[in-house]
Amino acid sequence: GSSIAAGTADRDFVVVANRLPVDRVVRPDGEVEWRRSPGGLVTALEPIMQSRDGAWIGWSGDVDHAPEPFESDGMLLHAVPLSSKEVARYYEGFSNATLWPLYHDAVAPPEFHRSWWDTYVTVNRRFAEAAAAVAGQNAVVWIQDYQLQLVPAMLRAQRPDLRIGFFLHIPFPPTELFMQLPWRTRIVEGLLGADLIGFQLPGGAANFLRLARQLCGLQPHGRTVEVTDADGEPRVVRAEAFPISIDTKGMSDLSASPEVVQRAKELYSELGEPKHVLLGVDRLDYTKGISTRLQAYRELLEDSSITVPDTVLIQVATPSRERVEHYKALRNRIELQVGRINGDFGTLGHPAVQYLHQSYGRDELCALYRVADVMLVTPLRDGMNLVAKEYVAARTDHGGALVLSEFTGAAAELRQAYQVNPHDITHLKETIVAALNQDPAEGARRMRAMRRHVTSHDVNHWAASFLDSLRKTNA
Ligand code: ADQ
Repeated sequence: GSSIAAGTADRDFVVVANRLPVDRVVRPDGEVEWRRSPGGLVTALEPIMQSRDGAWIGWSGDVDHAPEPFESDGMLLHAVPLSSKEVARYYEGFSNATLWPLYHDAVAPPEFHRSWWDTYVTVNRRFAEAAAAVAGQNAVVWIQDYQLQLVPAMLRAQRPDLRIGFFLHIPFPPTELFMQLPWRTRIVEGLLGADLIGFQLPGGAANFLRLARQLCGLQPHGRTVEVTDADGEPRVVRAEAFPISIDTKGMSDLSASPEVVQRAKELYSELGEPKHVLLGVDRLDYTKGISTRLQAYRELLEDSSITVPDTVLIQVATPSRERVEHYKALRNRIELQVGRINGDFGTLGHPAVQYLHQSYGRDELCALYRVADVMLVTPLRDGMNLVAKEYVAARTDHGGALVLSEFTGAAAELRQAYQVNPHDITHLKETIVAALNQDPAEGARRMRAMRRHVTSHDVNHWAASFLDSLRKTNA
């Protein structure tokens, strides 16, 4: 994109997210280039951005340095600068070591530090100010995710004319857990600045409305609650579920392309044509249940329910949040577990687990999905889990089986998956065996039903439903 300075408040559709949808790339000649980061959210919002004079506000991922606002693919990109101390306290600290574990059932203990909270407030204010500067009169502003929960109220205080939406990509926890947070009321008040608050599941919306009653003394009616703004005017806040999805057609088309079909064949032959291929694809995160999955796989090898080289597990673990202490420890634990399984059960040239701590391109990921007889999605808690939906979209051949944790948002929609409680290792093992030995006709029936669902409920459907509901709230 070309670079145009802009700071005027004239955009009618503004997205506010922790990250900009581009990555900074330094070309060999030293020139800086911004490359679109692949992601469902950008794909879904791009047409709206282009048709409505859109802007995206977010951090560039660079410390201490933010480019001037510039135009890219029909939208204005407006970078919010963060210092290294702010990255440590607002992002790695409060977002990823306080809120992330707390909102995921405290599967890791959340840490509470007042200095992290103070920086969270400072940074949220900076995002709110940027949005206030960019949004035109009566514009729609859509704020994304747990890093920015104070932005709705901060923005409303400055710009009561705006229509403000918020979407939480991760679970919203039960009140018993949320009540641990020292700044619980401030967070709920922050979110109440929005007209519409979207959650992945109805349960998240219900948890939020219960807290609005408990902490703010408000009286919810159905999915809405009435608040009184600073100007004394009443306003309705709606809390509702909008399960996010993927670009299903894009994924299906890519998966059915001759290149990907060919690549899948190559991969299968490179693996030595095993009878069974199992696959896990996750960010290396303690919520994803990678360790329990490996334990179940290990026990299946110990029982001789499966054997090497007939069976192989491919575990792709995307590097993630590597400066946060808990993630370093997790990586060590997982890699120790993988090493032990391979040491105990591998044979020369045939590891039991093929472990890849790497990021993959869409086409390679798609080829892997096509090769996997059984896809293992076993998080201990997950807002949605897009990998499960991608696997279904990629199986244009109606082959394969999806083992899916009941603690993912996706489980509410993908009813025909082999659903499991990942904490129950005995049942997880039985379910993996059932999926490996499924009758092909039965498997195809399940896959067809799931494909119908992700085809009619894709990411465009998600964005359109949210924006539709936002338009109608306080209309
Ligand atoms: P995540 O926790 O990141 O998202 P997920 O929904 O599974 O989890 O999305 C991961 C994405 O990264 C998928 O599109 C996947 O294909 C991609 N990916 C994973 N490993 C990869 C690799 N090695 N190489 C390349 N791509 C890889 C958060 C919430 C989820 C919620 C989403 C969207 O935690 O619950 O579904 O946001 O709202």
